[in-house]
Formats: sequence, C-alpha cells, structure tokens
Amino acid sequence: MAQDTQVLIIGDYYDVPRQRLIDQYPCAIYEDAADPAALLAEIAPTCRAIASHAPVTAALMDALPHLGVIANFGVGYDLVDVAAADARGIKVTNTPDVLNDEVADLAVGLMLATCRRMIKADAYVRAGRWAAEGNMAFTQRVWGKRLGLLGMGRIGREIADRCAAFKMAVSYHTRTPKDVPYTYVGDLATLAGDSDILISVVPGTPETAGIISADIMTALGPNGVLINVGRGSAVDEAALIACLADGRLGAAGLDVFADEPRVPAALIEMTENVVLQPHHASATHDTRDAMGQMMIDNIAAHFAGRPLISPVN
Ligand code: NAP
Ligand code: 8YV
Repeated sequence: MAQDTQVLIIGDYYDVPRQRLIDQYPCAIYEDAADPAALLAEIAPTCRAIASHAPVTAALMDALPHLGVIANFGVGYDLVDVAAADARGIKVTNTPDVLNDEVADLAVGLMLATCRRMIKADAYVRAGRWAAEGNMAFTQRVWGKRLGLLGMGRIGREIADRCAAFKMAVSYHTRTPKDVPYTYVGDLATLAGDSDILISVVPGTPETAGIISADIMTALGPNGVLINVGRGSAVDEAALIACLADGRLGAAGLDVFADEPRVPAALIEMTENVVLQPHHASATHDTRDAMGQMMIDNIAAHFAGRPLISPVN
C-alpha cells in the first residue's frame, strides 16, 4: 500500500479493470488487510475514493474523512448506504447502460432454458436416457406467449424488445407508466394473472422487497414461469419454494438470490422445473470491462473536479 493511498478497493470484481485502477492510482485493498481498522486509519489522511463491490456502510464512510466519491461496480447500488453518503456530502456513482444488452440476453436465455427445460434435456442426453428411455417429456412454448415485465427501465426495455421479436405480447408494471410501445398494467397481481411468463428486473429497494409474493406467484399459476434477473430480495424465496413444491407456480429461472452466494438447498434440489444461474447476467469480459472502466472514469472525474458520469445522488 502506498503512503498516499487515494482509492480504497473493496469487494471482488473483474481483475482487468481492477488492475487498471491500481496502475492509475495509489490504491489499498480492503480484503488484503490483516487488520482492516488499522488500514483505514493509515489511509484516512489521503483516501478520497472507494471503488466498491461490497457493502459500504456509514461506519466505513466515517473512517475516511476525505472520502468524496463511492464508485459502485454495478448499476444496482443496493450495497451502498446512499442515505448515509448523502448526509456526509459523499457522491455515489454506478455503471448504467453498458450492461443493458448483456443482462437482457441472459434474461431471454434463462426464459428459454427454463420453459424449454434445456438444462434438464442436456442432462437427459448425457445420462444416456434418450437412448434408453426414448424422447423426453414435452416442454413449454415461449414464442407468442404473454410476457409480464416487472420493471421497464434501461434493462427492462431491452428485454421487452427482445421478447417482442419472439412474437410475445409484452405488458409491464412499474410505479409510473413509461413512454414505450408496451401495455402498462398498474397492478402487479393483475399483470401476473394475465401473463404466462413474469420477468423481474427491478432494483433491490425497501419497496421492492418481497414484492413477488405467494399471491403474485399464485396469480401467475401452475403453468406460469417466473424469471428473476433483478435482485433476489424482490422475491419471497420461502414462498417461491412452497409454490414450486406444491404446484401453485410452474417453473422458475433465477440469476439472483436473497442471500448470495448462498442458494436455498430446496431450490438446488429442484432440477425438473428450476434453472439456476450464479448472478452472472453482466458477466462477459467485454461488459465487465466496460463497467470497470465506467467506475474508474467516475473516480477520475471526481479527482479532476469534472461532473461525474453516472451519479446516483
Ligand atoms: P432502471 O433503469 O432504474 O429501471 C428500474 C425499473 O424498475 C424502472 O422501470 C422502475 O420504474 C422500476 N421500479 C423501481 N421500483 C419499483 C417498484 N417498487 N415497483 C415497480 N417497479 C419499480 O434500472 P436498470 O438499469 O434497468 O437495472 C435494474 C436492476 O437490475 C438493477 O437495479 C439491478 O438490481 C439489476 N441488475 C441485475 C444484474 C444481474 O447481473 N442479474 C445486472 C444488472 C442489473 P418506476 O420507477 O416507475 O417504478
Ligand atoms: C453486477 C449487477 O456486476 O450491475 C448490477 O447491478 O447486479 C451486476 O451487473 C454484479 O453486482 C457484480 O457481481
């Protein structure tokens, strides 16, 4: 660690932009510290930025009196206590837009894999069951079905456009209607009841916590499919497990979970109708590189006194 550390790196993210950041500024790495409190005390006189993909608490902010910006690696900034940053005059930035297409691709892939049972089918071939038992059970159609989208922001719009190309009838629910060529539904339960597939791409906020409840899953129904690429906290996971187990909900494809990287054993055991992904919708080299560069560019803008590229507060 350099004497004049300007940037505290906290949390694990893509090593290419991380190294670029280290090459560009004197950095300290929180996870490498044997004594994190001693590290914070040592860098406190000079540290002006945090490059993070981990919880950033009020206590951490208070340990760094010259902190001016928290540059979050990711568009979702639910790990950062933004209210505490606001109260201290600290700016928070995120990485919007550069990942929209990547996340939308994974959402559509997960929808296809879940409805068409592609992971189960792969295992069926590999286990020799095709030859031994004949054709696998039929699956669910995607094209032409009714898609309900919870969230119609930057990523939601890309998902909607892809699904429209699959000849799906796209409706969506948000708090406020958007200027998009899709049908707005003001009530989530109504949207779920009128959809074959529900894709969630809302942020993790107190308001979205558990918004996809047992009632919403029941409205989606025994043939309904839930896809979540937003935040795990939006789904009542206990209710999801119960609804899948007793058939109130047909199937689920999940990239995000309530307590990552821990995934409930009950979901892991459900191989027939559940497809699981390790929160990697944005995880291609190109996109993670672009996200990392945006994080660095925000820090550079702060240091140069220029307007931030993507402030969230
Ligand atoms: P965005 O542009 O801010 O869009 C968020 C959408 O959610 C908006 O349409 C917003 O509309 C809606 N929304 C927010 N709160 C809501 C509520 N309580 N009820 C109903 N709708 C609500 O964000 P984005 O860039 O599309 O990203 C969305 C989220 O995706 C991120 O915050 C992140 O959590 C997640 N994400 C996941 C991955 C992954 O790897 N799986 C990657 C990137 C992002 P209203 O404000 O009108 O309600
Ligand atoms: C992040 C994400 O990269 O941007 C977000 O909000 O969820 C992902 O793109 C992820 O948090 C990193 O693991």
